[in-house]
Amino acid sequence: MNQEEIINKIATCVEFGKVNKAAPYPPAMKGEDGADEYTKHALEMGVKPIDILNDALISAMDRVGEKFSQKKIFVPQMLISAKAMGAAMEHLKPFFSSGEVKRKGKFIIGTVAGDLHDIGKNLVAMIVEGAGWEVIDLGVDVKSAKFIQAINDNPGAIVGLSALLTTTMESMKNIVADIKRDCPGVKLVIGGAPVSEDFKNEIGADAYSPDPQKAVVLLNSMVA
Ligand code: B1M
Repeated sequence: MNQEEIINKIATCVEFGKVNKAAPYPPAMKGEDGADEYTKHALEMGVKPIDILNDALISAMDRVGEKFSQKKIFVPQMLISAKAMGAAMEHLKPFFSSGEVKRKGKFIIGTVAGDLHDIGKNLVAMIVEGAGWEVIDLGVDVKSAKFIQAINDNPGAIVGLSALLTTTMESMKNIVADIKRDCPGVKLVIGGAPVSEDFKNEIGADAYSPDPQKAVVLLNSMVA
């Protein structure tokens, strides 16, 4: 199998939710390798982790999102695709999070209240950690009080908020207001598919990042 073929295999596994060889779903792929085995194999072949991430995993997830919008698939299928992506990401994690020993600072990250999407947030956490930051991951559905507690426990930390739903942009706005009120001076970076530079300005956050790489650039510039 060459690089293109194995990337396509991984993408197919994520798109159709084939987690690993033992997984019985989807029935048409029963007994075949899944995202778990193909990702491990691709890395052994020397395929770059960043190519697996962009060309297989993220592009497959985009197709999953399109099919969901077109009502061709439903929440359970999105969930199983997320599980397959998670199995692949377990193999990529060591490459992204093996940062320098000396930390540049602390970064608190969470997906905002009401929002359960964590794949993008986990990627940002992994890549920021790999770029030399200590990451405190608060998980999903994080309310203002939990962010504020973490800020108080980690003076000087920069905070990242992720939102994937248009409905939870409102929650992000409220959390930003609560943090700015209770912890003045703390720097807030926002990200996630529906948010933008304009939205950042509207809610008074300090920075917007469309992807993990830009988040690293922003964080580094904040401590330079
Ligand atoms: Co949901 N979902 N989902 N979902 N889901 C979306 C987001 C959606 C766009 C699908 C669609 O309709 N096309 C849609 C939102 C529509 C909208 O609001 N405009 C949607 C919906 C509607 C829903 C539900 C409401 C469905 C329902 O129940 N009827 C429901 C909501 C649940 C809730 O949160 N309360 C729901 C549920 C789910 C699952 C649980 C089944 C599952 C999530 C599993 C999980 O995360 N563990 C899921 C999934 C998998 C998706 C899609 C298909 C994939 C999301 C993903 O992981 N993408 C998604 C469609 C899509 O995005 N194409 C969809 C890959 C990931 C790497 O990208 O998260 O964008 P992303 O992260 C990027 C950037 O945004 C950025 O960097 C990342 C890497 O490039 N980034 C940051 C993210 N956070 C950042 C923070 C930063 C900086 C950059 O700094 C702090």
